[in-house]
Amino acid sequence: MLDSTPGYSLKGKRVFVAGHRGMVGSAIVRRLAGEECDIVVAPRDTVDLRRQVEVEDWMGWQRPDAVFLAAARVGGIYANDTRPAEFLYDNLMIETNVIEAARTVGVSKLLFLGSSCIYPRLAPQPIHEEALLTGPLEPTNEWYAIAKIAGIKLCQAYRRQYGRDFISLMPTNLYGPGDNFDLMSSHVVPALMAKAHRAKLDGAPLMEIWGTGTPRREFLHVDDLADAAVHLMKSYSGEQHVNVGTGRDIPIGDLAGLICDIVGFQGALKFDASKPDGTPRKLLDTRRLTELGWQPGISLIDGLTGTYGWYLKNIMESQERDRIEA
Ligand code: GFB
Repeated sequence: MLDSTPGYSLKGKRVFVAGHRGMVGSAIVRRLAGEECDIVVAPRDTVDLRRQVEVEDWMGWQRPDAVFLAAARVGGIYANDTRPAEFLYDNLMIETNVIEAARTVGVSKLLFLGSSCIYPRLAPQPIHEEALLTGPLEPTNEWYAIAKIAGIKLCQAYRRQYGRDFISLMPTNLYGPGDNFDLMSSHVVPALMAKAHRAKLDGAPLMEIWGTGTPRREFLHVDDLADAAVHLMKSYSGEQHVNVGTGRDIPIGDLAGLICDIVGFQGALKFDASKPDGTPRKLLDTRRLTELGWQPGISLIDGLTGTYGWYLKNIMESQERDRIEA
């Protein structure tokens, strides 16, 4: 059964976007511009969300009405696999501190953002919300997954014990403006864009793809995610977390081909099977979200083209400026 609270209006509210500098948080800030609310952000040099006292003091001073909890230690398969302590500790601390402070300062609504890696590695596809905790996790990102599962459970526990309207949303793999293009810590979309761009400039005969290229992933543009988050904040109130995706996935090898076409790299793809594939497939069942009245609006091809434009303007141009100034 779906609970909904039509009528949670953001108008005139103080809305704290935790993680406003990240890809997701900055997209939520952009989306909230049309909501006539007062957006509150926590500058990193003022408050470290991993420190309980700093979070309590800052939220006690700012007194937000609503919170989008988008702050997190995030990264792609390699970062998750090689920095397990950071992914577990940082995420547990951030979500615990913000959720508890939200309770003590009387936040009326909080939306927690998780990740589709919370589901079992071999969950039946498409993955329904009920698949949570029904099997073993994907080992490359179990640390991050455990932290995100704890976040869902915190929201549920705070609903039950304190009657707080804290909800959770589980996005599929995201991409878009503001993404991280560093090859060792990024997700696959920005990594392949940066690699294809470099290969094109160098006139390289091939570019390397990690793994076998056979795993399938579902990709959602971050502006769609931000729109879904605002929609759920305003219209959903329930203990069950809600999947957010497009309902379509593609093999990594095909994604690489698409990105090469957009970038204009015409060389070959070389698959490095010594690198991990991660989970074989991760496609979300989004029927619950559809029933709640939301659909994605940005096609993969448009989203990737726009993201490559953002990369050229914001990353390549600034690298060029740094090179000239140095
Ligand atoms: O996006 P990605 O790093 O994360 O990788 P996951 C997706 C797939 O792309 C994997 C392949 O099969 C990778 O092996 N891949 C191919 C590449 N070439 C590359 C490359 O150059 N860079 C990267 N990064 N991948 C993450 C989780 O899993 O998904 C997080 O680790 C989180 O916890 C996130 O849940 C959404 O989809 O495998």
